[in-house]
Amino acid sequence: MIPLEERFPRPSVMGVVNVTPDSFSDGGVHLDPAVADGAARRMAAEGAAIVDVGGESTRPGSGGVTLDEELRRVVPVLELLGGEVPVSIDTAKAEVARRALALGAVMVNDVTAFRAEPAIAEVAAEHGAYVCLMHMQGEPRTMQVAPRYADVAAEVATFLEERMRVAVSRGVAEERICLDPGIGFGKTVEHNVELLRRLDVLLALGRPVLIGLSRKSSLGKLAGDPAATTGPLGASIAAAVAAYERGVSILRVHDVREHVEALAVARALA
Ligand code: HH2
Repeated sequence: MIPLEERFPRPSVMGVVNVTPDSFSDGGVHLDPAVADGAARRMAAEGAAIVDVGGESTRPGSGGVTLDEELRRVVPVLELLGGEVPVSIDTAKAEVARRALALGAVMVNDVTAFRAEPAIAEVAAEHGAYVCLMHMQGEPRTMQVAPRYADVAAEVATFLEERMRVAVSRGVAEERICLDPGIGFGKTVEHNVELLRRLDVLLALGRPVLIGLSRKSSLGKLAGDPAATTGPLGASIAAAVAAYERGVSILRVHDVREHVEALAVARALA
């Protein structure tokens, strides 16, 4: 069994392929399975170590999709990919994870950290899948209404430590797990910045950290537009490089080539 840190050495890039009509930055772009398949293959060719395929948007305000709809979106894409590109399945549903892993996916990325459907842990364990456990305060529908923390870094770390214990108790090998602070999931701009400043608190848990900063509205706001709903490419790259320099292992990004190039330079200069 190859530990996650060996399979995805720092820095690794995870490309994002949202097979949804409503994702916050690429909704509708990859709804056609052939287009999604092409995008995933292009991302792998551009240097993505893994491609995260998702059939449910978790943007603020999102109400979720049914199991049937989520399967209808992602299964044809995974069939077309045929296990030829390393795939992470972005889902909180055990059945979606099960189908994806049977079709060759190697990672389960659950933004609820196995809280929505705890049985997803056994599915991941049975397949020996890599696992990403992410922090979220609240649920997508309401999470940005009034996020509140006494100490955001400490609370996120405590949550992830507990979820990692649960995953391990359900059979997931610890060396297969990475942890994600969940940028923008029940967090203000200030909370997101604080999490990046204090990444050491998360790294102290001893597992590789994955982070999704790409195109997020906090970056647009930090770059000077208070009404931003997405973040520009330059801001995404700056944030990814800063996160890498603070110890992040895997960067979840929409614009793979640009991030791979930037991170190669950051690594050479480190
Ligand atoms: N962010 C999004 C979705 N999944 N998974 C992890 N582990 N970390 C993240 O930060 C993360 C995630 C949101 O981005 P995106 O997939 O582009 O949008 P949407 O949820 O609207 O499909």
